[in-house]
Amino acid sequence: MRVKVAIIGSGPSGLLLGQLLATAGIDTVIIDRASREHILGRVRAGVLEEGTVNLMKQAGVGARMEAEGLPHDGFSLAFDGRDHRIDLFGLTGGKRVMVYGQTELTRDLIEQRESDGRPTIYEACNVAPQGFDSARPFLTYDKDGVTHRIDCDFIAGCDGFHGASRKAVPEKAIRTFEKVYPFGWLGILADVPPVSEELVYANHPQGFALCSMRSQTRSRYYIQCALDEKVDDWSDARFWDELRRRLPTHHAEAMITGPSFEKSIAPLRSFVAEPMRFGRLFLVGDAAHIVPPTGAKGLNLAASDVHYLFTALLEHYQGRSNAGIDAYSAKALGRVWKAVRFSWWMTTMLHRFPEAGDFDQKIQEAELDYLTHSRAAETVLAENYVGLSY
Ligand code: RFL
Ligand code: PHB
Repeated sequence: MRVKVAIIGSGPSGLLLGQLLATAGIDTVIIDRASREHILGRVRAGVLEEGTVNLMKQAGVGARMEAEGLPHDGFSLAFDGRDHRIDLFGLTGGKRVMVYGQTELTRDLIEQRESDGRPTIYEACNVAPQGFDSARPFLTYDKDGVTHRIDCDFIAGCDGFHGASRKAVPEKAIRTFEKVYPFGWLGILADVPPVSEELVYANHPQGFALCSMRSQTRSRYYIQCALDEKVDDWSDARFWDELRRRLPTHHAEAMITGPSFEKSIAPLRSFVAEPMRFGRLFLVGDAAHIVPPTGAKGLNLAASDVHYLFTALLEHYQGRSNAGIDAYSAKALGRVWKAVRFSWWMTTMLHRFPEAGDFDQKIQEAELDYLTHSRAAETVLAENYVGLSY
């Protein structure tokens, strides 16, 4: 098989890149080690920046998102028993975010790709990007006991944090930066109406909590937990009790509970790999960087990488220049580091760190107090939350 761009990974970054390239007549194959069912069953992000929403529309897959997604003009910071609303719309001159599950976004992209008849190979083993330092890169993979080869002009490594692309790069060519946080998030999905129309980010002596949603009838809730917690030790009743404890009384009393149908623990990490291009191999999304979910930035950073790479490849194939390809890594990393900083800052401000002393605690309280009394500080938060421009 030969294609212009071989994409490793059928997550949001690989799928969105494939769809945008399709609109420009550039052929791709997507290859993933997981099954279609597994990919569609993953529950992850929920908040889309305007830039991500616009890319979905540009790719021709925005219809269901526009019909079913929930535009949000603000969110709440809860601490010290009270709520403080961050007016995203007012503070940013009319910007908002869209609450639409990553699961739904992924489904829209997969279904469009299928109805267009574009190739995706699922359940591929030992996917290996090769020859990307030359003009003739290729991929090999095993499926059903047979080794296959795909020749291409470029390889897009959209295969997430644990993927094969970053690992294929010689160690001396890559530099990585990492911070692991001493806690995780325990998250549930339940078919109960959200406790509030807007998201609530809560700082509480027992730890962080987040009230999010997927629709008017489906809630997504998270609580900070220790890294050694086991999902099986968290009955629904224990989760609801702990969540209520961490929220201001008016939310706790309004909370409608019910059986959860998904429950999982995610560790929190910041990670960046530099550069993001190695000859004809590009790293995109989680393959190159991870942020803790507190700033809702992971999926949105994957989308901005896709924007830079799509623009660069378009410029190349339209015969204009390779300037975009040469600039990809620096452009993407400029935006990535700002989101890494924002996600680190939100995480630091809202969580309880096991090693924090009285001094750190006082600084955290002063930060929240400052934020709720300074329009300048709120504006910085809002500008970053809705997403910096591309
Ligand atoms: P993905 O989604 O991990 O997809 C990678 C794909 O590559 C495949 N793969 C391989 N294929 C072939 N060979 C290999 N060796 C392979 N290894 C892996 C995998 O099967 C998979 O299909 O990466 P991508 O596309 O870059 O997308 C990134 C996002 O998924 C991620 O950043 C977000 O989910 C992060 N995130 C959030 N981001 C937001 O913007 N807003 C949020 O509100 C938000 N909330 C979250 C989050 C992530 C969370 N978790 C579970 C980490 C909340 C949580 C709890
Ligand atoms: C989610 O709805 O899953 C979600 C929302 C906001 C975040 C993280 C996750 O900051």
